[in-house]
Amino acid sequence: MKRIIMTLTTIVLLLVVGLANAKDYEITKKSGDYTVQIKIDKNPPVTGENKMDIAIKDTAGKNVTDAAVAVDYGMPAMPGMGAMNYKINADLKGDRYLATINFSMAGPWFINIKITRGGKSQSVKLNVDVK
Ligand SMILES: [Cu+2]
Repeated sequence: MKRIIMTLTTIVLLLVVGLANAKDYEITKKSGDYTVQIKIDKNPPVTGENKMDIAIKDTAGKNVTDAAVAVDYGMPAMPGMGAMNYKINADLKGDRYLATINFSMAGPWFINIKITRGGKSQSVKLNVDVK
């Protein structure tokens, strides 16, 4: 009986850990008047394509849908590799901005999300460890 309980506990624990790992990468950051929620469909992000989903809210909690959103991402120079920099635009779909990021190698990458609205720009920076 005790062994069955132990086995069941182990299975439940493994399931919980598995579900936690399956969750999207998600982070919320403040930038000026905006609250920016960033999701990546892989956690941790992986080499190759990763879908990024950005939601921007104003101080009233309303979704901002009239901004131009660009995503700069790259990796500083390392031995045997020059600095890498990429820039893509995130396109509005519904009330979220979507972009596909292509990480060309594993390791530490920076991501800089630039939000331009009404002639003013603000940035949100984050760092990810790509597997
Ligand atoms: Cu590198």
